Amino acid sequence: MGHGECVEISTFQKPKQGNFFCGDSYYYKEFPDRFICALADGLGSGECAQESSRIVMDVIKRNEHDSVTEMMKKSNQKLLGKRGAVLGVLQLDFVNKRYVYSSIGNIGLMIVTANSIKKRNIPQSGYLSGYDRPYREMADDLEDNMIFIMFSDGVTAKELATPHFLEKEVQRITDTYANFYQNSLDDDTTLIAMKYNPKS
Ligand SMILES: [Mn+2]
Repeated sequence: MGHGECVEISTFQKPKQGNFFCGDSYYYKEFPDRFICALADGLGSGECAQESSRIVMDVIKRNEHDSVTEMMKKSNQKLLGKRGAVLGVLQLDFVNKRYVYSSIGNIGLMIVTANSIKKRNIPQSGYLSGYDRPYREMADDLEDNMIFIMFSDGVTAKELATPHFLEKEVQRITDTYANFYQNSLDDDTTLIAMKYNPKS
């Protein structure tokens, strides 16, 4: 589990049963004033899927001070001629106490507030493949102890409906998921649990 100044994070990742390469890639980093997390799922599975999702993570790292939409645009440009990928990018702004999220395709985001109210983003269909397309940002207030759970489509709607996702500690969320589901994965699966917990 990672401990930045403000965001606690725990991750679970496993390739599709029988595969060596995982087509999902993620990246996260905390700065003094904000936090970013990106998750990409390369179309299909195996090595080509991994290549695309790694290209995207490289773009995010090189452009880590960009807006969410700029990150999406630049990632898209780099995928021209490659296998496509779906992508979700989350940014937490500690100064203005706001979060921003954008995604293309099946990367999910679930937000659990301190009162256990669950919110899901509405996924935008499609995938990044180098062709220009519109992006939509979703933004709202960032509350103390808010939990953000990002996941690739290896996580099913049925699993999401279970109470494991209401755990208050990020490591409990990923551990519980791993205990129940890690031997029955039909797709590359990534689950990233993050908690905004400013220490001061
Ligand atoms: Mn997938």
